[in-house]
Amino acid sequence: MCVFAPTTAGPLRTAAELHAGVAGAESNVAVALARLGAHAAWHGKVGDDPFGQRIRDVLEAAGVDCSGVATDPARPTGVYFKDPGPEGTVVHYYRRGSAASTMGPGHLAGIAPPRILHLSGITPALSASCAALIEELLVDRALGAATVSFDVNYRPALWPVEEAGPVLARLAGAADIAFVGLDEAQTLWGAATAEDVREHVPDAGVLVVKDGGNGVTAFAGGERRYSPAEPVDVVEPVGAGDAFAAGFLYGRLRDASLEASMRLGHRLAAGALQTVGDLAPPPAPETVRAILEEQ
Ligand code: KDG
Repeated sequence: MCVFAPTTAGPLRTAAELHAGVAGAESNVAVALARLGAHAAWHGKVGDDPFGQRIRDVLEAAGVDCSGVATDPARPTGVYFKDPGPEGTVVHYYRRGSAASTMGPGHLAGIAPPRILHLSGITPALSASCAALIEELLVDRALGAATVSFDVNYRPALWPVEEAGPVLARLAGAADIAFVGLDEAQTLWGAATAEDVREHVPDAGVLVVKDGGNGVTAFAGGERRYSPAEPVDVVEPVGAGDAFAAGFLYGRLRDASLEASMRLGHRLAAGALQTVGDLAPPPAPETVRAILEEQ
């Protein structure tokens, strides 16, 4: 999507100027991975309009392979607006009937199986065909990816908790790596602790439960590992979860331990938390190496 947000403090209703950017959970992960030096491709669907062109331009400039991006000449690219307020930022989506909402089974047909396929719980909320696509890729493993990663990413503006709760628990349970925030697990499943989340998602190969500034707990088989977050002054939280996922996945691509992968996730999340946009510059390669090699 393209995203628009007021350039100055205050609500959308009275804002005179908006900052335009590119956002989206999966494309954020792809950009962060590409900036770390991994080969990352994004397979979205955009309209034949300036927003779609902008998304391609921004992702390609970041080094993301967009050769698999589809264009729908008959439908618009999704956009959304951020409305900052005293209770936090409210999001207004304009994505119903968007090009992306027409993705469906077969959308990724013919691509070479990647080492990691990363999906999110936003996609099944977009349309019935998008839900069927996620089913095909995550549950039926149509692509033959070595590892399928899934970020729960519950977005209340897209679907009610009664509908999303069971669907997202089942999809997370089908993943090799599942990411979920403790706050969203509480909303979706009434989970109060990381252990409660594990009970709701017992089958995920690796379950990563993120608890904001308190840190992250990862469960893998019988193992349980906790990693404290880096203390930071938060400027804007949107995008931090995607940055964490990218750091964690990069660690796994480099065969790093759960702890080292979480440490790199925290480092990338810290960058995103200190940035107004969704994306922050990556840590230096020697920092990445040191984080992954630390015992
Ligand atoms: O994780 C950040 C995303 O929420 C944001 O970029 C927009 O993908 C988005 C969505 O659907 O909410």
